[in-house]
Amino acid sequence: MGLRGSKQPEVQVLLLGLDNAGKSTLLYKLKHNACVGTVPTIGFNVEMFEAKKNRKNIALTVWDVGGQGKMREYWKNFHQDAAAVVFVVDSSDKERLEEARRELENTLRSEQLRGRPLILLANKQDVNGALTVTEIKDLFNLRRSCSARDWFVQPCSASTGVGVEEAFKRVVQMVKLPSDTAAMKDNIKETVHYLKASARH
Ligand code: G3D
Ligand code: MG
Repeated sequence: MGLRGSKQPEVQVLLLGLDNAGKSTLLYKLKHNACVGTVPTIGFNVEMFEAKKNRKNIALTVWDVGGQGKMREYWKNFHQDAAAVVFVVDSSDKERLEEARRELENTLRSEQLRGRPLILLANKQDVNGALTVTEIKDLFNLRRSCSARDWFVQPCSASTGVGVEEAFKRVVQMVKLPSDTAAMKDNIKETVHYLKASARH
């Protein structure tokens, strides 16, 4: 996956979550301020954003894959190139929080997403009685399921826009550029090489 025609480093961000969590609303809200191009697609929405990371211009392609049950089996097709996962939760829908937690846990089990940062958006904070970030953190037990990745929980309201820019900035900050990933792989290779060499002596 990927959108052609862009020279700056391009990273793919997966926007996941149950249906009705607010993914499309969020993407639309973001697009108002920063969208540089759109690609109409069937089954999912995709938008491209420009951002600055480490004083470099980067292009962020955000994939909003449908959250309905039958679409969820396709999520894994998007895992391979994803540099970060943004998981949107409807903090006001207490009945479906457990379902959301299970879906997130399933997603994080993907081998292809190993080590990729997770930004969990506690959306619909404008709704009376919505769970707070602390409650969501406790319920999702991210300390346990995300021990091997960077993660962050951001409260927001895709409707009012509160917290949306912060969420985007957080994604840009946490996402790893392709060169970072290559450097990371080199580091891992070097470490393995070193450990093997040490074990021989
Ligand atoms: P999805 O793309 O994750 O399936 P949508 O979800 O973006 O289509 O949003 C589902 C419904 O939730 C929409 O309402 C949308 O307006 C609402 N919604 C999204 N984000 C928020 C939020 O932060 N606060 C509130 N109060 N509502 C939100 P409708 O009524 O159009 O179905
Ligand atoms: Mg949608």
